Amino acid sequence: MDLSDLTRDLAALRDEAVLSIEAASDVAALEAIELDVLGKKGRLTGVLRGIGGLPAEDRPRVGAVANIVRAALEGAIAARGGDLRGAALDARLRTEAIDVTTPGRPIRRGSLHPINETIREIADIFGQFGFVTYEGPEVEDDLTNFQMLNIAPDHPARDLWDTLYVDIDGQLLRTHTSPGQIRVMTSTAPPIRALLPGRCYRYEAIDASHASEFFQVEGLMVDEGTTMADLKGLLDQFAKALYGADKRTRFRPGYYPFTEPSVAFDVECLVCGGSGCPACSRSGWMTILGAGMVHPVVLQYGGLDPERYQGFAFGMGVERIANLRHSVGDLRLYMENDLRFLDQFVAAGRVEAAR
Ligand code: 2NM
Repeated sequence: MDLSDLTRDLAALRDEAVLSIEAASDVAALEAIELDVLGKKGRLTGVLRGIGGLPAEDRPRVGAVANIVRAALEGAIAARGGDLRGAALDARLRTEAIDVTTPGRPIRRGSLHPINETIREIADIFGQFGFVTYEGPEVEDDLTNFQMLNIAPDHPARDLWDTLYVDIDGQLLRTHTSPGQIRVMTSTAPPIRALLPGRCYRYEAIDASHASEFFQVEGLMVDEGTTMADLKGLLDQFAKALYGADKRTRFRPGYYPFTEPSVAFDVECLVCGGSGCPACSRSGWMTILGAGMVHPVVLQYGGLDPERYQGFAFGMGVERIANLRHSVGDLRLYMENDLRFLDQFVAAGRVEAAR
């Protein structure tokens, strides 16, 4: 081993190392090459071990060549490393790029259930007449749901309300929201103007027009000197607010155990305007609610003196009111909460806002 052998080995090492540095495919491979060639136990050190066998005057010259080779390889590694890191950054920027001009995905907005929407609309109208909304419990007792409403245990009218009973303490699921009106009477001093929306239950064979749960809105007004004329004026105004100021209305005799007299309240057919069509069974009228003057006995049960106070009450089925507007054929759709049904009630303006 002489000076020229060592110099040649160094040159060969440099040429081979430069080729592999330039071929390194990523930063990790480059670092492995750097360790293999320039590391403490690397190949450059290995070649320089031969320096011990040289005459003393040749050693500095080999050292100088080795330093040049080391510097050349360090330069090549730095250059290749820069290239690789630049390419990696480019690739990342390309895959992680965000196109801020891409339109956003539409936000899915909820909407009021048609039943709630209808209840709110009714409550808004009566709210303008000074009615305050109350809610009673859905589990009631026989006394409040029936007896205080003038429906004795053996009263034939009990057949009108097929009742679902709860197996505890003779409790039942309210068959109407009227027990809530009793609770308002016993807890509130007149003048009373109360509106009671809520879910009610009946034992029914279920089909498109019978549900075992449904919603009612009932109202109660009690004051000194309240008359049938107040009832008629208020309900006429209600119908005109709900369906249009031009709509004709009429009252017919009706029957409820808790009111006397009792009436059914009709509005002219919303489909044919009164000339008669399938929607109104050719009568020209649609019944939207029942009402009457609160029976004196019911006022008494409610803790009010019928000599001093008179009142009227009314009740309507919310599904029926919603149906007249939306023509929903099957009552069960209101309870199933199928989004394909509910989405049809998202107001057009709100769909636009979500787009
Ligand atoms: C109706 C029709 C007529 C009514 C009466 C009362 C009370 F508690 F005051 F006696 N609550 N609800 C009533 C009257 C309800 O629904 C068709």
